[in-house]
Amino acid sequence: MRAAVVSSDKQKLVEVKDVQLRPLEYGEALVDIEYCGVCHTDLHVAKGDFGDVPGRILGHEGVGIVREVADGVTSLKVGDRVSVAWFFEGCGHCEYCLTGNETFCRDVKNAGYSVDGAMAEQCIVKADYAVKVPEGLDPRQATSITCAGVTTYKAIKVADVKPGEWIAIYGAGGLGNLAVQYAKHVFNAKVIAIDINDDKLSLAKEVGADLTFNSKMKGDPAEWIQKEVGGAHAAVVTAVSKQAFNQAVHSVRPVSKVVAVGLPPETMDLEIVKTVLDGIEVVGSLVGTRKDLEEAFMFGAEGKVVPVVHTRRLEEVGDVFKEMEEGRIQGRMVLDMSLK
Ligand code: 8ID
Ligand code: ZN
Repeated sequence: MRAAVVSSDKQKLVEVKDVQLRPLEYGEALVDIEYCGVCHTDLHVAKGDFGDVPGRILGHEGVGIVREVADGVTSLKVGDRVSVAWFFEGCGHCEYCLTGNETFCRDVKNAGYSVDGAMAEQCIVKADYAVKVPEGLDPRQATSITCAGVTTYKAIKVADVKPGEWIAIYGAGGLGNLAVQYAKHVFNAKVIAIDINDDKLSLAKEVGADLTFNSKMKGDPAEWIQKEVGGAHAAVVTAVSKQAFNQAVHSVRPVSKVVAVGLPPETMDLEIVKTVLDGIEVVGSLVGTRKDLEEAFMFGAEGKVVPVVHTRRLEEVGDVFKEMEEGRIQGRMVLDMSLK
């Protein structure tokens, strides 16, 4: 089958190759992948930002149809439409798995990083961990919810923003435009989107942002947010830049949360006096649990959140990475396995 794998050549990043999958084991299912979104995390993985994984099949925004189930599978049947997410499998019995924090399991498996992912014609999943895609949700749009959607939905839960309060969303890319939609249409918050690119901000406005700010053109967003609304009640940072993390801390009002989601391989400067005197909490948030994904899908199926997607061929994954790096993508690029 065709699959996009991490290249051992650092210049190339990714290559599409013919790969053979192993036979199914107990509790697993084989999925014919229909579509897989391209997340910025795939680019980090291909670059080796989290360690080198040459030969790994990328992809954790996968959606497809179950073709075959092995012994021991009771949660899925042939023909079901399922997702392949970054949270691929937990151990199921550690303190994190048992307390609703399964994405932090120390023995976690991540699709497209520590196990083969969904940028391929087929993918093997652990049946109990593959969340079903609900009827009525377009499978192309479902790919975006599988990572970008559930991650931002969960991050806003963690941010603890209340209806009518202001939330600042840093970065209006693949994750950010969905963060705007969940914040506005599910959590009923008022939304400020901050980016360095006007096209991304126009999309943010279209999908529900109340205010937008271009921090490349207009300077410090924190100062502006403090003046405009008296500081945000929470911030979610999806930007791939430490500058945005630093600005986020200064854009919130006292006793609020800054939720770190973006993964630039850098260190942020956390000003101690500001953090202490204003009682700011800076907290990381990592994708979402299976239950979070089920909820995030439901809001997609209800039409409250509508991912903006464009389909491409699997062979174009390298071009998509370039476009992503250059900030030229609106919403998400989704690889369509049926396009040859
Ligand atoms: O579970 C998680 N925490 C999780 C899940 C999924 C993705 C984390 N991520 C991480 C990715 O690995 C990546 O580091 O979130 C980050 C954003 O992923 P994405 O939304 O898929 O990337 P994108 O589509 O390229 O969007 C990035 C946006 O950031 C803006 C860009 O213009 C773009 O719109 N941006 C940048 I780069 N610098 C900025 C800055 N200084 C900025 N926006 C505001 N200020
Ligand atoms: Zn992702």
